[in-house]
Amino acid sequence: MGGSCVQRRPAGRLQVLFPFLLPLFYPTLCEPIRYSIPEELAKGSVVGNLAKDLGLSVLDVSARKLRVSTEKLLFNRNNTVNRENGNILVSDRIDRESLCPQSTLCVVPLEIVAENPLNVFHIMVRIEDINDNPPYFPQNSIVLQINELAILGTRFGLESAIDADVGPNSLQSYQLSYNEYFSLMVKDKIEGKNAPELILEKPLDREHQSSHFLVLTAVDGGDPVRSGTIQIRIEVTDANDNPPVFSQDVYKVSLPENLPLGTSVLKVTAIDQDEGINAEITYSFKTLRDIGNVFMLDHQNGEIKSKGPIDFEIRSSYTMSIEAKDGGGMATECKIIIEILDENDNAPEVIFTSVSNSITEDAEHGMVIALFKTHDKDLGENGEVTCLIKETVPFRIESSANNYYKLVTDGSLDREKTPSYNVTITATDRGKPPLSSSSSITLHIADVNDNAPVFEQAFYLVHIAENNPPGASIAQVSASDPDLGPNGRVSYSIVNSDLEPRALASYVSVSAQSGVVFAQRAFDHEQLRAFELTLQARDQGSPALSANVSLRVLVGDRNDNAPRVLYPALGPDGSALFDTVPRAAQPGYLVTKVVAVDADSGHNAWLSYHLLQASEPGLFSLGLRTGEVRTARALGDRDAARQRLLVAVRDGGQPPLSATATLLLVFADSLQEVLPDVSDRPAPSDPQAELQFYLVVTLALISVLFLLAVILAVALRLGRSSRPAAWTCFQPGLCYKTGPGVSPNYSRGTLPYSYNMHLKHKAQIETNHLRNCEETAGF
Ligand SMILES: *[C@@H]1O[C@H](CO)[C@@H](O)[C@H](O)[C@H]1NC(C)=O
Ligand SMILES: *[C@@H]1O[C@H](CO)[C@@H](O)[C@H](O)[C@H]1NC(C)=O
Ligand SMILES: CC(=O)N[C@H]1CO[C@H](CO)[C@@H](O)[C@@H]1O
Repeated sequence: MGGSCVQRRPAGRLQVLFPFLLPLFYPTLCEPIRYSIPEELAKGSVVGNLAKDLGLSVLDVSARKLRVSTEKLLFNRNNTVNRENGNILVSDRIDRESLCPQSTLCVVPLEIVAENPLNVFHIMVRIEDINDNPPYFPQNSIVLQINELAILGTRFGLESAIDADVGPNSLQSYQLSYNEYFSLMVKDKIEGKNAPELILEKPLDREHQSSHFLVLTAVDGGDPVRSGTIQIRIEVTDANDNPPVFSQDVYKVSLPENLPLGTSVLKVTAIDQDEGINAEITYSFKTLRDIGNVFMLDHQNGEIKSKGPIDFEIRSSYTMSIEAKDGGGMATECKIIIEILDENDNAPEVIFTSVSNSITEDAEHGMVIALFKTHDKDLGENGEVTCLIKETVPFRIESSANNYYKLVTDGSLDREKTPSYNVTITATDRGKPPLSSSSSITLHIADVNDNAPVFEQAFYLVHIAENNPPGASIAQVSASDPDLGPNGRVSYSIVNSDLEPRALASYVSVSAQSGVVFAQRAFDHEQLRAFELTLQARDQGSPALSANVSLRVLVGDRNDNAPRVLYPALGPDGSALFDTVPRAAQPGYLVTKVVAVDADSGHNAWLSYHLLQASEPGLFSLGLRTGEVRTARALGDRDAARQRLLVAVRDGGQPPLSATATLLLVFADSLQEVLPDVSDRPAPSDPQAELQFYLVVTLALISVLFLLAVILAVALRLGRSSRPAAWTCFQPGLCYKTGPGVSPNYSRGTLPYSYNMHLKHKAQIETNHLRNCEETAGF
């Protein structure tokens, strides 16, 4: 190897020249022979013709046994040099990248050994790069996380691609797939590499697009161009850049009042486009005043529920704000309007504003008694009220304006029938179902003196016995008056009577308070048989009302009068007169008649005659009722001419009263015959004769007087014919018994005693006496 003088010269321009110059200058130049081949030549490819380059002939080649001394795989000793033509052949795969991984110039030195003479030739085989390696990225894909709030222009470095080739075949440029957010920038070489970078060109919005896919392509400069790609996924990380958003700005809902507690009213929803905690929303009332005790809010899900009583009458709508806040603190408000719908939950009320305090029973129709109003808190039909009175009372309701009503009379009032009324006014609204309520007032009817006193009996009749004690109460009248107070307080008085007005007070009086009628004196049946009073009951109203009633008092008889014998009368000297009886009188001959009267009436005046003593018992008989003395048998010879009878007259009273009479009877055929007898008597005849004379004169006088009296009576009677019958009893003289008095039947009476005597005048008695004497004695 000592003879070799290979000098290094720059390759390139000489490269092409070498094969032609080499044989010429070979011995002197001593320059290595340079060949240049691309890598990856197929085995057996000719690198160069050594024989030609060395100036050797074909014969020399085989003679000099050219061979490669270095044991390189690429050019191994056996195959590298073709012994016949001196071609250097590729004996193995040539990979530039593995031969000279780092350098761009790749030269493989070969030493060719030639024998005969032994010589060494230096050959430099330059391996040219071919674009057999694409650029590639160490990873197929990468993920980049970029916050959405990253500012524009921010750079994000990427890993460089690698290309094993060199020169133009090496990595030349990057290309980024199209997108509007990022652009690509390649930084100048750092450590021999181009560093690609992403530059943010447009603001990111995770909510709009949460990730981006980019493809970065690395391209080399070979021909054909080769490239490698990497997929870049950009994940946009969230920033709390979105406030929560309600589904509605204003929520409006209508609720019926009186919702049960806990009823769901409304649910608000807000959405936050952020994610994670930035999207975690809590709800809260913005204003709690007036709302906190009516509604409650679920902070998590936004549901509003009723919490307290919801009363339309208290509040008809609620307006509130609700805030939704995300975890990052961004908040939004919405407005909520809750309208409360009225339900018929309030009964109407009846309120009396004024009530008349005096309602008189004579109130006229339509008089206003009370004013009242109705009130219903509900609205609309629920608050429309009608009023009515359920009872049947003489009142009705008149509507006045504005829920005001008048209660007026509608019928006649009568305190005596109904002193007070409970008027219940029922107010009903028109809700569905309707509600109602009632209110009552008690109306007291004031009294008016509209009732006159009324006597318990239409007519009072009392019987009292005569001879009553003065001051005795004889009757009581009573009148009632249903009016009240003074209007019903009754006092009694006597307003009229058939007694003589001046004497009235001495007869009777009435107690004003009690109505008891008192006798003021003892009554005498024989004088006053009956009388009638008009009593008045008068109340103390103004004006006063009164009523009259008549009270008839019948004075009953008592046996207080003994019979009086009228005949035979005693003579003026007290001697008895006599009656004559014809001697030849047959049995049954009416001798005389005992005449007696009794001032009493009825049984008390019913007389009976009894023979007490007789000189000759059995000679005369006495009629028990008639008083007639008759002969019972004919006069016998032995009978005395003068007979004396003692007769008792008894009335029918209990106990009976009686009187006696002595009858002197003389049997004679003429008066002359009698007279001697009479003269026997101690009484002188003269007085007797005088008496006879006086009797005749008196009789004539009395008869005239009597006639005059009768004429007068008839005249008076005719004049007063309209007067009540009872009045007749009070006139002097005879009168017919009237009224309901007892009237015994005197069919067999001694005297046809249908007459009553009023023994007021002595003369009258005398007259009767004489008249009866006439009748009985036959004068
Ligand atoms: C009115 O009502 C009162 C009390 O409720 C009762 O005592 C009275 O008897 C009633 N009056 C009438 C007339 O119904
Ligand atoms: C009652 O009687 C008196 C006297 O006779 C009379 O003035 C008055 O009018 C009568 N009253 C009645 C209510 O009849
Ligand atoms: C590598 C190779 O094949 N070498 C052979 C070359 O030729 C000699 C003799 O002909 C062989 O002995 C080697 O093995």
